[in-house]
Amino acid sequence: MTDTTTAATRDYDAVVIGAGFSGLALLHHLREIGLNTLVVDGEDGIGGTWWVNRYPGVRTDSEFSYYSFSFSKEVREEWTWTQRYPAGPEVLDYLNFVADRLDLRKDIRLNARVDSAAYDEETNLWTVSFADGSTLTTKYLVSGMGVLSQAIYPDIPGIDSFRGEKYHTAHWPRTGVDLTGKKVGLIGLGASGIQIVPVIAPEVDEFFVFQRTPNFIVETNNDAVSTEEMQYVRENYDAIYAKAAAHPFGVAMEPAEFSALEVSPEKRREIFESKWNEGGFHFANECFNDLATDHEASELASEFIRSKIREIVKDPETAALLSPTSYSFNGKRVPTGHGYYNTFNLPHVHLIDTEAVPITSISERGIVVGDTEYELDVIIFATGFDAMTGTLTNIDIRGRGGRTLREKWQEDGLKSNLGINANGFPNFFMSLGPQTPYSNLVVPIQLGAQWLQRALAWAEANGVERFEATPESEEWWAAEAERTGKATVMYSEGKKAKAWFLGENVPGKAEEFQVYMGGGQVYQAHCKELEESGYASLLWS
Ligand code: N01
Repeated sequence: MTDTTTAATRDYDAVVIGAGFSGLALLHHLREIGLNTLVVDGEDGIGGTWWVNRYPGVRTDSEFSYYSFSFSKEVREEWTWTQRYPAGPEVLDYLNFVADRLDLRKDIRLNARVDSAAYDEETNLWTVSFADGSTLTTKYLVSGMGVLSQAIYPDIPGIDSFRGEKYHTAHWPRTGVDLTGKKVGLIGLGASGIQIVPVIAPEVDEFFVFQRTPNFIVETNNDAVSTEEMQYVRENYDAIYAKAAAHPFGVAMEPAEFSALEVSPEKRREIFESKWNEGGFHFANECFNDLATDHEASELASEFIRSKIREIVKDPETAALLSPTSYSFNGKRVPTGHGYYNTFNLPHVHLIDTEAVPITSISERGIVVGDTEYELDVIIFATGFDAMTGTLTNIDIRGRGGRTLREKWQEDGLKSNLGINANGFPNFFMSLGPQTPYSNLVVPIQLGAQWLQRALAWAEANGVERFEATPESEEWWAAEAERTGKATVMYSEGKKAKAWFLGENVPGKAEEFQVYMGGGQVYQAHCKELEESGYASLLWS
C-alpha cells in the first residue's frame, strides 16, 4: 500500500494501543483490509481490563450471550461459556482463545508501554515512543486503551501513612491476597466494590465497609450455562447480537414499551417483582421505558428496590443506610449484585456511614472517621477511575502544532466527532473515545472496529491521506452529548451522587458528559450517516 501524499517510509500502516477487546477486534478487522497492523500493550498479557482487574468476584455485569464478539464463525462455534455472568478468569480465557483462534498474537507486542505519540505534519506519520526508549512510525494511530483503566485513589489525608496492606481493586495482585483472619476496610461501593464485598466477606475476620453514597443494586443469580443454552446461543448469535446492537444500552433485551406511570400500583409491583426475579439488567431494562429518563418513574423503581433491601437486610438501620435517598434509580451506573445485600446480615460485617461523618484521614493503623479510628490490617480501595479520558490524557498524544489531547480538552472542553476522533489529530482514532455510548461495551467496540475498517478501506481506495474531525462536527457532538445526557435521570441539579460519567469523581475535572446517553442504536445511526455522507465531517484540512 503506498501513499499518494508522502513517500516517507513507515514501520506500520496502523498501530493500536491496547490488547483488550478493542485491540483484538481492531487487529482482526484492519488486517482484513490489508493494513500492516501492530497492537502494543504495556502489560505482559493480553486482555486489557480483564488482564488487569484480578480482584475477587470480578465478573461481567452483562450476560455471556451478548458479552462476546459475533464476527468470527470459528470463535462462535468453538467457544463454550460456563457462567451466565462469566467471571474475570473466564473472560480472560475467552480473549486468549480469540487471539489464538484468529492468529492475532504474532502482531501483538506486549511489555510495550507507550509514553507518547506525536504527529508529524510533513510526513503525515505518527511516531509512537515507548517507555524503553524505542520508537516506531505509523500512518494510523488507534487508541484501544479502555475507558476505565486509569485507576484513582481518593484524596484522603494520610493515605500513604498506612502501615498495613493496601490494594486498589484495579491493581489487585495477580497472585491473589490472603485475607483470612484479617481486619479489612473497604472504601468504594461502585460496581467493583459491590462485586468484591460478598466474595471476601466470608474469609475475613472483621469487615468494615465505608460507604459514602449507597447504590441501587440489581441482585441476580449466576446460573451455569447448560449445553442446550450454549447451543441455542451458537445457532442464534446473529439475532442476539442484532438485538443488543438495537438496544440503547447494548443488551440483548426487548426494550420495555410503556411507562411506569401508565399502570396501576398493583400491576407495577407485579412487573417490578417479576423482573427483579429475572435479575440484573433485566430489572433495569425490561420493566418500563422511562426508568432512565423520568424522575418520577425512576423514583418508583427506587422505592421498589428500597423495599427489597428492607426485606433482605435484617437490621433496619443498616437497611436504611444501604438505601439511596439523595438520587433515584439509574442516577448512577447500576451494578449487578451477587448476594451483596445479604452480606450485611453477617455479624462481622459493619457498614460505616461516611456520608453523615466523612472519613477524616488514614492513619498508620487504619481509617479515621470523625473521632473514631478503625484499626485495620488491610485497606481496599474500590474507588474507581478517571473514566473515558484518563488514559488518553495520561500520556502525551501530540497532534498538529505539538498540542496534546490533554491540552485540547482542558482548554476547549471535551470535544470529539462521535468519540471517534478529534480536530487537530489527523489519522488518530479512538475505540470507545469519550462521548461514545454508555453501554455494554462489547457492542460499540465491535461495531466501531467494523466502522473503522470500512472508513480506512474507503480512504485508502480513494487516496484520502488524512481523516480529521471538523471543528463543527465536534461542536455538534458535544452539544448532543450534553442534550441527551441532561434528558436522563443521571443529570439532576443539586444531586449528591458523584458519578464518573460526568467526570465528578475526579478532583478538578470539568463536569461534562463523558459518555453519550442518547442510546447505542441512535449513535450507530449517526455513524452510518457519517459513512453515507462520504465521511464529510472527517475531511477537514
Ligand atoms: O468505581 P466507581 P468502580 N471517600 O467510580 C467511592 C465499570 N465496572 O470501579 O459514590 C469515600 O463506580 C465512591 O463514592 P461516591 C462500571 O462501568 C464494570 O466501582 O463518590 N468514598 C464510589 O462508591 C463502573 O461504573 C464491572 O460517594 C469514595 C466508589 O468509590 C465503573 O467500572 C465491574 C471516595 C467509586 O465507584 C467504575 O466502577 C467493575 C472518598 N474520598 C467496574 N472516593 C463489570 O461489569 C471515591 N469513593 C464487570
